[in-house]
Amino acid sequence: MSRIVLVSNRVADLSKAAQAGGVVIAIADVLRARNGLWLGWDGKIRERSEELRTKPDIVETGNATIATLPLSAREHKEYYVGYSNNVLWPVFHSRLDVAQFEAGYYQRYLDVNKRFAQALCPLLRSDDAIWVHDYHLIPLGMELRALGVENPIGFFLHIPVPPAQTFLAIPEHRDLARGLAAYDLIGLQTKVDVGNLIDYLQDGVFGRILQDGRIRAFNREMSISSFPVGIDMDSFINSRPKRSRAEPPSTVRLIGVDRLDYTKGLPQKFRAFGRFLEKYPDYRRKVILSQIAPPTRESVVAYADIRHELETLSGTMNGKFGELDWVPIQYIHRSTPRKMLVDVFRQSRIGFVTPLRDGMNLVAKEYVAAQDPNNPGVLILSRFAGAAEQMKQALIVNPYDVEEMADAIKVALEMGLEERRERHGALLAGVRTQDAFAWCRSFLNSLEGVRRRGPLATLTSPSEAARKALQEIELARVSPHAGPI
Ligand code: GDG
Repeated sequence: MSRIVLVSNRVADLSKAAQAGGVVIAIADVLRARNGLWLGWDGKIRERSEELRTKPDIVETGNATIATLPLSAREHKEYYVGYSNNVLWPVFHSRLDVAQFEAGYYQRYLDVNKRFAQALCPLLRSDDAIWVHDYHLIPLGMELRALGVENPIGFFLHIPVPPAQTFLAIPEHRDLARGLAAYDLIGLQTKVDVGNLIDYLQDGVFGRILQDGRIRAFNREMSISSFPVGIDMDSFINSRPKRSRAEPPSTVRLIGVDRLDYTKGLPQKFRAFGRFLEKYPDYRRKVILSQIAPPTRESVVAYADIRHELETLSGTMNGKFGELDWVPIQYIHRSTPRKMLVDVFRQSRIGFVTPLRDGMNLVAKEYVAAQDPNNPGVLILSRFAGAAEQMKQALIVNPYDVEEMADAIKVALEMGLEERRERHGALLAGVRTQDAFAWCRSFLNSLEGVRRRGPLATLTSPSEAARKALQEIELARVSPHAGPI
């Protein structure tokens, strides 16, 4: 089996993978099992230009090697904050209104990708499989190819792909597409994302679907497929303190856990809860919404705006509906220790997960994993979270429709035990089987398949491959997460 080489913007501390949660555990596992190498930014910002080096710091941990590089202050401002988080993050989440297209950002983005490629190149072996992660590093494959690297290179995008017309708004969209075409395999979270990317490549840069289902653009062929990210259920459940004896809360709780990000639909969620209290006054004093929203990317202006909006909204709601002995919205703008999340989820009658757009959303999966199967809570889930493509037994809502969300809260609160168990059983089976390890395995198997130069493993004949890819995309389009309410 070949060695795995991972590249991402940041690297995680492998000894603390269990606390980090999410996909890091699966990645740590595969790195250890395959004597892997992981390269990324060390999180430090250096002022002096001598720090713009291409020789990384190397640390061996167990069977894996971690290689890190610092960023200069200018790179941090223009590559990380500027292009990655002020252009790609908003546009890929279909928020052109908050994108800031500044001259110079793209060049710095490219420079950092080039420097990462130069740092990685001397560390590579001829049989390595290279796996690049996320929107910060789209051009990395192209930069590696320019240095003569011929190994199979895969790319996984953790965030959504916008519709073609939105993608086209990025001034450098052609350069990004050229960067994508350097990969052998592009992994996306959902079939809808696959459809959007193929549409864009056809409309925007004259890409062609080949008979074997691959896409040809810029004289290269790439496979594009969905690999939905999952969680590691056991490590999440076991993060709960052994002696935890969480009592059921005296008030029925709705729980939200989201980084404070404008994509997560938090103002709409607060408004929906307010509308619920207005429309169904019998529930006042009986229900609370607890929203944990740790700070993130505070140097980006749009994040300060959303924080201000939420503080105002929660204050307004609590002022309007609150009583001396009951405050309807608990808004916590701090990170909560991971070990507390299992009990918080388990004690909450509703998991309220309503992003306006989300690549996947692991909180939806963690909420399901944490429930008591004998008396589970109900997941209310946005149709625009990637997770909705798999989690069809949740109550699927439109996060822009405050009225529908208010009604969904009532449906969830009044749902009988039998229906809750049925929905939860089906959701849990999916969370368990389509977990972080399955995600990692299936991406790497497909990447290995590329090495053998065959079409994607599950497909039998070239024409069938193309037909199947298109059919799946069409299906995902016409029945977008048909929700039960
Ligand atoms: C990106 C994509 C995709 C949150 N608050 C606290 C806390 N968390 C943990 C959650 C969960 C993780 O952070 C968040 O993961 P999500 O998937 O929900 O969202 P993003 O951070 O936006 O992640 C997303 C993901 O990448 C993976 O591909 O699903 O769509 O946007 O694990 O539990 N953990 C602790 N305290 C908190 O306050 N300990």
